[in-house]
Amino acid sequence: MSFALPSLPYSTNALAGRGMSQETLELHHGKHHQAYVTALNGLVEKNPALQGKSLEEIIRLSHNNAELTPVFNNAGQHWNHSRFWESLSAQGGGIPGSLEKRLVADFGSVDKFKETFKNAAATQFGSGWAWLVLGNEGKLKVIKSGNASSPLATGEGKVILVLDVWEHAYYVDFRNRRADFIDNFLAKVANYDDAAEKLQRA
Ligand code: MN3
Repeated sequence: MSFALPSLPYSTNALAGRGMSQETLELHHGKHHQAYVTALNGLVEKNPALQGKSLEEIIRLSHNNAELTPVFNNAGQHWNHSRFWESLSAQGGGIPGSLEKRLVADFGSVDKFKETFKNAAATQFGSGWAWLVLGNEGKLKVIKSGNASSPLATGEGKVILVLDVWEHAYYVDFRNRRADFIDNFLAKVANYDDAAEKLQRA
């Protein structure tokens, strides 16, 4: 059984009026994400020890394993992007009451959460990700990760919301202005309804 590119839960032009163009989604999902899936399948095909394992198992066993770095990178990017598509919405930006309550409890205010998330996303040097997670101690927190790493790989908590800050995520629409891309995500694109559901399930 091989891994497959998940369909986007919206059309590629659904976010065009909210700062994420059809060109970005076609490239990001159809080319970048697809390339990680294709590469991962090729690596698994050549490695019997990985066959029959779930994506999550492959990520955990290849993490910090020098011989399996290409496996980790492609498996991690497949998983991270799958979570990222879930974190976007054509009705994004509105925070449901249940999530707002938790953000206020754990960050002090919604603005403070956004400031913390923006700071993590902006200061991730080079390629990586910013995450809102439910930490193992039961509180919401923001973390960042480089390249293909994730809270799943490091065991830092359950993913609630994620933003891709690799340049390919924003260069078409925002050129080099990563800060504007982050602001736009938090205000107009972030799927806080999905985040609230993930938090409820976590
Ligand atoms: Mn990406």
